[in-house]
Amino acid sequence: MTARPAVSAALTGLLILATALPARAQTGGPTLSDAVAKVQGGDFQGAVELLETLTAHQPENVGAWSLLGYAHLQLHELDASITAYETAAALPNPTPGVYINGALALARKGDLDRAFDWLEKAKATGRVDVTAIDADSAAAILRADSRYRSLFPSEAELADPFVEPVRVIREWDGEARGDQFGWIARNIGDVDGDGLADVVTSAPTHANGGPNAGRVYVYSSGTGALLWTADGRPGDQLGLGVEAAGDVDADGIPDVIAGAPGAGRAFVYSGRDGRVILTLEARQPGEWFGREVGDLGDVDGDGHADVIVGGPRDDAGGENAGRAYVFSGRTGEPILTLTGEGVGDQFGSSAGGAVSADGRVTLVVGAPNAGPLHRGAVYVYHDLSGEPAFVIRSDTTDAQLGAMFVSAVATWTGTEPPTSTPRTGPEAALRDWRVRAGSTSTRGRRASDCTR
Ligand SMILES: [Ca+2]
Ligand SMILES: [Ca+2]
Ligand SMILES: [Ca+2]
Repeated sequence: MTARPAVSAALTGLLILATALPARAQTGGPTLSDAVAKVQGGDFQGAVELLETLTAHQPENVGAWSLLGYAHLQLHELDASITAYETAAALPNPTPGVYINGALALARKGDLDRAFDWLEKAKATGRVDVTAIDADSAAAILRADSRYRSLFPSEAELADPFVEPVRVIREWDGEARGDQFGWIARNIGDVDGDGLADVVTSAPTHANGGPNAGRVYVYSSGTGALLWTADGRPGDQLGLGVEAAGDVDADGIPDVIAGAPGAGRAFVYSGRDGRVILTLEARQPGEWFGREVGDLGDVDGDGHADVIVGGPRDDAGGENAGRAYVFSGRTGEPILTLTGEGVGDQFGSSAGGAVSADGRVTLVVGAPNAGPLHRGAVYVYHDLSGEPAFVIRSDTTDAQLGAMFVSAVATWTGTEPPTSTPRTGPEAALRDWRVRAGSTSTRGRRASDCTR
């Protein structure tokens, strides 16, 4: 399974906020989520007013200071923006977005020395693609400076970016600067009938359909040809979540699922021609439904592959506790709704699963702010009861476990195929799948294989 790329600057106003809301709700006053909603609605002045109150009450809320810097930046209030970003940067664990957006404010102010210093800090985190600032209007100021070039990989690094010897069979390019083409890429199985597995990828900030509309692309790996595309509407960010769906309409050809969290929708497309098979809708406005989508296999045995969709900002279990929904591929109706344990958990930020050869189900859902230390947890379910079989909790060196990807990857021994002989007992059941989950840690990104 391919790990998702680091969050890039073009999405810092949207996605970093979506993935880093560690603040707990306080009774009474405004919350960070309220301010995020103002920003996403374009009401930057309203966001500033909320955030001034919030930061007065929570002076160590790094997310609130960061968002305040962003809102001031949008209002071209550079001094106030820089002050807010400086405050955020002085707190523990500032996100890379603090340095990147702070650098853009400093560049607009003409303080290029500090702007480049902050961009180097962002680059040094290893958690962000600093070069994505190239799409920002302030980059023109930075581009004229010789230091700008050092932020980018060298020609030699671009010519062969792989650690091990790799032969590139197909290579596809995005259509426009800032599209974030290749955000996710997945093997979807053979959709054009040539016997070779084909590829879906996405560009969630592609703008042909309007700002941040997003586009999904399916390519033939045999010929390299573009087979079909699907477009979002303005603000949809279609393709922020995208995954092979399995054969949802049971026509013998694998299908594709893509989320449009800005619209609160997810779509299942026919792998054959890109026709929409199912439109799945958020149960609650603003839950960021479709931020994550996943394939499961046929969990209810009706011959149609089923799917899972995350809504990490759902409030049913508390503000931003999050939810994940298993949908029937046959009817598009929810088979199962899973709810995060506590306020801010963002359960449903990642989700996936599998069905074993003998029909037993594994569901895996990530909640990157769950747990007493808010370092994240991954919930593993072995049936459709809604009760987790076990929970993998982050240790103290880890952060945001389950933020970016989870999957049920293989039999736990790695040598034995999923059993065809039904076994009984929870231990036997749990040992049939290994679970993989991504997180960040003090030493960079981490992928964990877990079994029990
Ligand atoms: Ca093919
Ligand atoms: Ca199909
Ligand atoms: Ca089914």
